[in-house]
Amino acid sequence: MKPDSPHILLVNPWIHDFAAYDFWAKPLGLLTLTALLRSHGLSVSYIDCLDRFHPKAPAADPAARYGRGPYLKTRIAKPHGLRSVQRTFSRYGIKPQWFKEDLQTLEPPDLILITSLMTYWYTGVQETIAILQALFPDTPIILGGIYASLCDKHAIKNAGADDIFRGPAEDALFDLIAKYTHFTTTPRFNPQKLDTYPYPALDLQNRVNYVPLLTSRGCPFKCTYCASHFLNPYRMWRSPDSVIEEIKFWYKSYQVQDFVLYDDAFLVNAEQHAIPLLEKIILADSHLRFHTPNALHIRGLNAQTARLLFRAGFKTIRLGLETAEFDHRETIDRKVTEDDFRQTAKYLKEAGFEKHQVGAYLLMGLPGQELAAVERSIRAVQETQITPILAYYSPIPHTAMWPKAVAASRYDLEADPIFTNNSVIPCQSEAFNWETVSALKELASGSDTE
Ligand code: B12
Repeated sequence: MKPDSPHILLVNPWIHDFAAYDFWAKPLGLLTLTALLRSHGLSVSYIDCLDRFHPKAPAADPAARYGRGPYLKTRIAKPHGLRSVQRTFSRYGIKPQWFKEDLQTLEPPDLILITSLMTYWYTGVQETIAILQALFPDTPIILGGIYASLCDKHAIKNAGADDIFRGPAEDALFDLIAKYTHFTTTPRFNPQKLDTYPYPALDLQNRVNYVPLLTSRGCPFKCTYCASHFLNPYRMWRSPDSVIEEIKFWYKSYQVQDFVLYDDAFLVNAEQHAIPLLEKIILADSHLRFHTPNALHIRGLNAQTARLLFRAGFKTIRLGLETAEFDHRETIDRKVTEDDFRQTAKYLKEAGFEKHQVGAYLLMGLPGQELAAVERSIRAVQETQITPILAYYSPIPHTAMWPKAVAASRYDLEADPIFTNNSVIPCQSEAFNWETVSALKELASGSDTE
């Protein structure tokens, strides 16, 4: 008979792409589920196929700043349908041999939970699952995460998992465990109260090089290109005190210096959330570094919030500008006017931020968008004390823009999520070539960003 505490293996799969870099990417959802299972007495093992600090990996690049850095990569064949793309395609992450060896050292798991991120990375998920299945043919494998939620039908047919889970899993986690292992427990946390969650199981990594923080979930906006409202339909907040305690924990236990906000709407309702939290960070006088790669809302920035962010130790600020064609933005969102943007640049500069620390994301490759418009946006941002950063648009199912994207694309987006890869700028209407894309990228990155 099995012991009453089953063994659960949690896996972060490989990335397959034309390009990938660890810009502070951690599978925060999977690590939260791992921590919940562990805190309820289950035995857990965690394997990260993207581990940059695997014992067999070459030493990490010392030049990489603030915990970011390159993944190990191995060239692989391009997926069917993207063979004509004139770029190399790679598996990013540890060598398959290391993965197999690590799996072989484990006590056979009773259940495997695997996560997924970008929709177009699903071939990396398939490859990971195929290896897991070959080694543990009798163990059920459940796939969750962003690809599984956004492309559930595709995942059911193609991922190779025994079951697919959609959406946030905290509520259903222990029912799922009971279904597959007959382990039952009374949850000792409240899925609706983020403060009752244990900290993500980052300590199971080979190194805790930075810590992702989700101080709130959900987003009140419904920007036409974004799936946040579909993936996280409810707004939830952590209390500032609980966030501060977590920061202190990672600093004291693992000397972590870099903290990365994953919130979709950190500065929304700032009076109740961001402002008290930033004030507490300042009071703690920690000299830690904070980063916002997932972009802050420009309208949430004013003289006060800009000053608090600076004093709290924010080093890398990203803003969700998306386009500086202010007259046409109603097709995207209604967040920002030209005046808002110029004011924000001024507030950030007055607070002490330098141009290289602040980047404004500009979406490129939106359906119907002309390249000339992208160029105008880059130049408009360059006139301010902010650095433009090009973000290639990835069409996402369940967003308002999806039907337009499907109509505009030179690929059959509905047929295969592989075509939603932002690297191939699938919805660009004008003649596509890498030279034009590189030229725009060059123009945007004229001045370096942190
Ligand atoms: C934080 C974030 C990032 C981080 C990195 C995150 C990471 N892990 O790598 C940063 C800022 C670097 C980033 C970058 C990008 N991102 Co991003 N990002 C997000 C964001 C806001 C949150 C993800 C997250 O951590 N959520 C919090 C955790 C708790 O949730 P979770 O991981 O989903 O896990 C829960 C469930 O999914 C489930 N679950 C997860 N795994 C499993 C497994 C099992 C077995 C089960 C049962 C359940 C389960 O339970 C978990 C707990 O509830 C999402 C939007 C969103 N709100 O989801 C976009 C999102 C994923 N990003 C997106 C995009 C487009 C990008 C970019 C391409 C942007 C660009 N154009 O430049 C880049 C490129 C990324 C790259 N690495 O190359 C898109 C996805 C597009 C797509 N086609 O798939 C999203 C959906 C946003 C959007 N526009 O709609 N991103």
